Amino acid sequence: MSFELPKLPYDYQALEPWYDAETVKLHHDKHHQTYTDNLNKAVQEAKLEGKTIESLLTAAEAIPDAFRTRIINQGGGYWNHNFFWESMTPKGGVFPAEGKFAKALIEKWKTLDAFKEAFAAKALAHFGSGWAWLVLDKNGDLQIIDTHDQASPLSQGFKALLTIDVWEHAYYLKFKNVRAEWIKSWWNIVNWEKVEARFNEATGTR
Ligand code: MN3
Repeated sequence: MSFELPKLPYDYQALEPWYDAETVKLHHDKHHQTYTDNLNKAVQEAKLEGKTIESLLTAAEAIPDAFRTRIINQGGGYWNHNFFWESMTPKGGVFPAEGKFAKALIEKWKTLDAFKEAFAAKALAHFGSGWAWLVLDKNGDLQIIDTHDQASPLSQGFKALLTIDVWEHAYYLKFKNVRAEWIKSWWNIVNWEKVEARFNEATGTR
């Protein structure tokens, strides 16, 4: 048993003009594939085949010392990107008008624009490579966090709801060094339906 690179839930060019086909292809077929291959190699050497990616990331203490950092880094890269692709859709950007998720978000940030501003500020201020996330913490409260390199919120006890990749490889071809433009563009392809479904699953909402 080994981990497989998941197929994209849309075509390479489907997120245009907000996310360019060249970057999506390179990001998925090369970067994400490399994390997948390196994770499989490390898991095989550590004789941990058969474990789910979630169990590896949430119970790192069970990984032998000699392999822990490698598996956490490559496994985070594998899982974070799976989650990232599913956080976007060509028909994105439509925030739910009602429901428990929308209510919880507005309760915390007052307006969608205020949330977006806070999320974008976290993504923009992140120093170096990493990710910005909307998560549920252990108390079930919504939080905006960032993680460094390929660290995953799973390992920190959070339930992830939404993420943006702010490594330069995620946006450099089209947006050059201007991360703010990538974030601004990305809002148009956010899969809010998926975010809401993740919230409902994490909170047991039907
Ligand atoms: Mn990436």
